[in-house]
Order: sequence, then C-alpha cells, then structure tokens
Amino acid sequence: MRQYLLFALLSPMACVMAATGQKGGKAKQKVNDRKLPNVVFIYADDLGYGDLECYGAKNVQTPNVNKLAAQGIRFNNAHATAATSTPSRYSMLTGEYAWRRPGTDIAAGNAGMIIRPERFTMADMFKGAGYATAAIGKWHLGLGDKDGEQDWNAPLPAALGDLGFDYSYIMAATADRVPCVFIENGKVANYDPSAPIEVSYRKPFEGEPLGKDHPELLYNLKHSHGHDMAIVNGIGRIGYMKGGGKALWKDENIADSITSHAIDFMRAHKDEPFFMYFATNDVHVPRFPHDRFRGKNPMGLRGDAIVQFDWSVGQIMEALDKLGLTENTLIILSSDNGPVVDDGYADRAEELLNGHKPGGPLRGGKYSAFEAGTRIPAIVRWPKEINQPLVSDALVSQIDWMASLGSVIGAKLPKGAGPDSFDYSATWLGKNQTDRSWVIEQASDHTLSVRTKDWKYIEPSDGVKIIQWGPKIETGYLSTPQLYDMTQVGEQENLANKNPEKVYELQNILRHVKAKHLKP
Ligand code: NG6
Ligand code: CA
Repeated sequence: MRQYLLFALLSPMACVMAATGQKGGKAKQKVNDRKLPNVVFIYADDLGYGDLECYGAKNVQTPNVNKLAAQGIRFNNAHATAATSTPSRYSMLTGEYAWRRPGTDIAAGNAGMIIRPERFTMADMFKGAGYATAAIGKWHLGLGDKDGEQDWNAPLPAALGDLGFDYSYIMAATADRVPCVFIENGKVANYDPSAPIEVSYRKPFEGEPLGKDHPELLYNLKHSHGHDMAIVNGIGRIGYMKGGGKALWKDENIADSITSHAIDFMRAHKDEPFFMYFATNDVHVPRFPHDRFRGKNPMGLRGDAIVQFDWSVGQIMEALDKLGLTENTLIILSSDNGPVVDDGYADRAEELLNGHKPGGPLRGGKYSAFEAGTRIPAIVRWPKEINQPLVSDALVSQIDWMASLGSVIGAKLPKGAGPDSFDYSATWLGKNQTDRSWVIEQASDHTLSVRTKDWKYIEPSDGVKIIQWGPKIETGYLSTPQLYDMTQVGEQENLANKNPEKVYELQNILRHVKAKHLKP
C-alpha cells in the first residue's frame, strides 16, 4: 500500500522521527520512553462472554487472562460486529461493516482475498506509522486473487503483504477447513515437494479417503455434522484436499506453533514499535489441544481448549515481560463472535458443560441475532497509560478499534478509510465510560440489530428460529420487529408492540446507518 506511506510521512509521529533522523520508526529510544506503544491483539475464536474465569466461568481456570484483566480494563458490554468469523474480522480490520460488502460471509479455505489489496486496513495504518506488522494464526479472509484458483505449490499472488502485514504465519481459513497447512508470507510453510497440494470445495480427489466413508480413519475426532470430507490428522474437514505431506498441521500443535511464531516476531522487533494480530484457533472446532492440556478439564475438549488459549495468553505476557516490553505494550484481548458448543464434532462439549454457560447469562450464541452472538469478552491492558484497573460498563464495539488506535498512535487515515470506525479511545483506555450511542450487530443470515445502552431492536427476518444444521442455538429471527429492554438480562420479553416509539427510533438509526456512514 505504497500510496499510504505519504500519510505516514505526514503523521505527527513520523514527523518527529524524521526530525530526529530515525528511519522508519526504528527508534533506539528506550522502549518505555517511546511514544508509540506496541499493539498486540489476542483474538480468540468463538470464545463466549461466559467462557473466562474473570467473566464468571466456574468450570475452567484462566489465570493468565484473569491477570491481564486485573491489570487493565475489562469490558462488560463490548460487541463484535458479527456473529461469525469472516464478517466480524473483515469489519474489525477495515473499519467498514461487512454487511455493506457482498462476499464477506464465512469463507471457504480457497476463497480469494476478501479484503482487496487496494483497501486500507488496520495493518496499513500501523505500517504507515512506522510499525512492524504481523498476522499470526487464523486468517479466514481469503488468499490469492480469485476463489478456487490458488496454486498452493507456488507463492500466492495476493497475500497479506498487500494488506499491510509485513509478516504472516496463518491458517488460510479455519482448522476445520482445508488446506490444513500454515502459510508463511504467502507460501506454504514447510512445503513438501514430494506431496504437491490440491484443494477443491467442489469435488473429491480420486483415491483420497473421505470422512463420510471411512469413520475408522477418524482416530482423533469424529464429526457430529458436516466435516466429513478430507481427512487430515485423523479428523474430517470441510472441503477436499490432496497432498501436503510434512507441511500438514497437527491440530494438537497449532497453539504451540502460532504462539512460538508470535514470540519470535516480538523478539525480532523488540527495538521498534510493532503491531501483532495474534488470532488463535482456540476455541473453534475441531477442538484438539495438545496432550498436556487434553483430558485435564471436567468440561472435556472445549474446556481444555479454553485452558490452552489461556496458556497462549500467558506465553505472550511472559515474553513481553522478558523482553522488557510490558509497560508500553497495549494488549487487546477479545473474541470474533459468540460461543457454540456442538459445532460439528463429537467432542462431548454439550454433555460435559456441567452448568457452565459459554454465553454467560445472555440469550443465543454464535450465529445468532440475540446478544450472545456478538457480545464478547474484551480486555485492554497498557500499563504505561492505564494505571487504574477498571471494570467498564461502557457500550463499545470492535468496529472502533481502527479509529481509536489510530488516534492513540497519531495516524492519519486516508479519506474514506475505516468509514464506520470512530474514535472511542478514551472509553477503550478507561479514561471515561462514554458509551457508543449505538452498536450494530450482524447475525449469520445478515439480520441486523441496533443496540443502545438500554435497548435492542432486531429487524424482522424470515430465518428459522433454531439453527437447523446442528448446534441448538436460538437465532433470534422473527418475522416481526423485536424490541428488548437491555436493562433486563436475557432478551425475554418482546416489547415492540408496547413501545412503538422506541422501535421507530431504533429503526431510524438503522435506516440511516444503512444509507451512510453515520457517526454514533
Ligand atoms: C460452519 C461450520 C462450523 C464452523 C463455521 C464457521 C458446518 C456444519 N459448520 O459452516 O463448524 O466452521 O462454519 O465458524 O460445516 S467461524 O467461527 O469461522 O465463523
Ligand atoms: Ca469464530
């Protein structure tokens, strides 16, 4: 994104650097005296509002996340923009609501790049301000120019470098989708020339056994719905795949692998400001954590995956400590969407909950228009600036990270960049508890909701009431308007008929947001 370097050169921080003769932000200043903080996103997958001990989880210990929360701001009313991964991540990284863009729903592993190279992203913003940038872990926003036309045996023509990430070590989509290999800077990591890779989401490859025909080969995990195509590491996947050889991942090593790459990146860039988007596979399906976590938690594999996530968080924190970077590193820990229990594998997550509520007291779950779909845990720690730990009740949305962090680092965004993102940095840093006037939430069938501090309006939808393909989740879809009093937990009583003025008011907000990039 060369055109944006100009903006970097014009940004206040870049001017300071130019004046002091520092090149590209590679300041030799002491880290803690530096103006620009390192920024680390720890982005969990499908981790629910009730899944962490510091959010009230009872059957699982998350000491590292607890510690992070105790040293920073823990948000009680934070929202992702969508109830599934691809649109949620698209919105967060571009500052534009995904529902404005066709083609931003749950992506296949061979989807072409969904954020197009010309688009200004959060990573471009950091890069432009002199940061070293990295994306590590789950990507799920497509790779290469076109759907289904990647040659996985050669460098991909369009990859994360075009979106502002200097370094990337990613899974193309999700762990339950082929290709089951890591991609490092646009090339398959550990590429095995003796096993060329082919991927299709249309037809199986001759001679490759499929999960649906060969349950005996599913030695690590069996599916409960879907996930019966390619078999990799004794687990059925979505999509067909051939080859890979020694490049194929082992699910039990994914957390170790991405965590060690994250630590290597931070170490390599300890003397300059860095932005690291660290997106874990935990706690998405297939849940198959490392042996040292497996079988330890009373909730089974889903609990083990939460513990493994907490371990990754602890490793990042410890590495920052060792590198002397803790003080001036801003960490944001959050999740891309709400929780799901059975999402397609027979991991006994449902039976073993033992009273644990992944969505806490909230109604619905992943995919859903109800609150548990998009209300997520969110913790911010930045010891240099946040010296008063706080539990914040402010209404906040991940859509604002771009503008808020841009304001923190003094970045100038080009015209039209991050059009739906607004500066709520004071709220995100706990300087005040100013609520966003409203947040917009997108359910998996694109039903939109408008949530204010006290009210929520869900627009009419013809979708089914309960998800039909497996997880027993209430979608929150209804063919007539719904209005809930959010001072009451659980979205129980639809007040739309009793309070038509409020319905009208929230409908009006939605109408205006749909029409233009309305400031909240
Ligand atoms: C669904 C998958 C589910 C999960 C989800 C995406 C089936 C039956 N279900 O289609 O397992 O992969 O897509 O999850 O295949 S997300 O968190 O990445 O959005
Ligand atoms: Ca997700």
